[in-house]
Amino acid sequence: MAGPLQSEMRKKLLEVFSGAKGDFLSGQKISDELGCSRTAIWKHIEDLRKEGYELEAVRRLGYRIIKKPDKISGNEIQLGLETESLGRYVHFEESVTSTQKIAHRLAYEGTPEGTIVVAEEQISGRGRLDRVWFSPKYTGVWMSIILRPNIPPAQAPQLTLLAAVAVVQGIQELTGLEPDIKWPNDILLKGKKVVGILTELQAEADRINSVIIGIGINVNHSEDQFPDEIKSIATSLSIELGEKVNRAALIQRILAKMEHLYTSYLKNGFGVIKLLWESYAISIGQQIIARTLNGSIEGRAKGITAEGVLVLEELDGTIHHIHSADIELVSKG
Ligand code: BTX
Repeated sequence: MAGPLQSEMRKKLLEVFSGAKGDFLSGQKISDELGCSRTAIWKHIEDLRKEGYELEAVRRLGYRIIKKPDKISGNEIQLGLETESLGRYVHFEESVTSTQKIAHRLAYEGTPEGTIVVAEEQISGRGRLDRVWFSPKYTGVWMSIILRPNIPPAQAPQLTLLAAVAVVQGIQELTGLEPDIKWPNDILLKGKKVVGILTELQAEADRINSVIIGIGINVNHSEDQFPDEIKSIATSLSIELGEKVNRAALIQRILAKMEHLYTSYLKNGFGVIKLLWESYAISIGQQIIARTLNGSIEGRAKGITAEGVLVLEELDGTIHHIHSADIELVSKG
């Protein structure tokens, strides 16, 4: 990672290029402006290339930037944002361990409801049960949203379902794609995972201090950007759409949908969210295997309860209420 001096230098270098408005800049001119050697400039240029900048180098003319990476920033997210609370405070970082970790710290320090943490890259993005969430640079939306609802801690899982509905609606509106939800938190396109949602709590026995909803969306990955172990189960919006998607615009749509649903949820309860969620869910009515920490159960997914708990019926009629599990669809019957 770049140290403070290097990133200051990088910033200056980008400013010099931006001043040239696409024209070539000689190595000499750049080193004069930045006050460092031409070898140092060459190293910075190599770093820019690694970050996704495309630079043309021509003898005697120097360098020019042909293409900038598709980047997001706090400014881009807030410019044109239609919400009142969600995303009004954006904590943006280029590279983080996990946006959840930062959000937990901010929540603990008392950051206002609606604060979001967004990063271009997560070094140790987290899934459920400490699984890894693969979050490479400049390709996805890696975001944590901090809410402070006045609801009992037992109802917090409803917010995972609310977030899933908001993400599906945001994706639909921006891209026209129609994702499915697999209980509780997977969002799929053609059966492959495109979004994961992780909800975590800071709570006392009967009171929530904050709910931290982590949303990971594969947006502009190409197939070869997925590691081998998830290649067959993961996809991205751009793979399914055939073109790149503007990530800042996607964040804005999702925040707008989420604020709308959240306001309705706090006022009127979970009923409407439940209906919407069921309209996008693929597992309901189907034969499934639920793998829980205590073993696997096979049966038919009957629906979700008012609390967002999955109801599963075994062949002999035994009913199970599943609070947390991985679901495998057995058949489409
Ligand atoms: P999950 O436990 O349901 O899914 C994790 C599993 O999904 C992994 O074991 C792997 O098989 C697969 N997987 C890993 N990375 C990807 C990927 N990019 N696309 C598709 N499949 C993948 C889902 O957990 C919850 C993920 C939440 C991620 C967000 S990102 C922002 C926030 N910060 C953070 O650290 N996590 C959340």
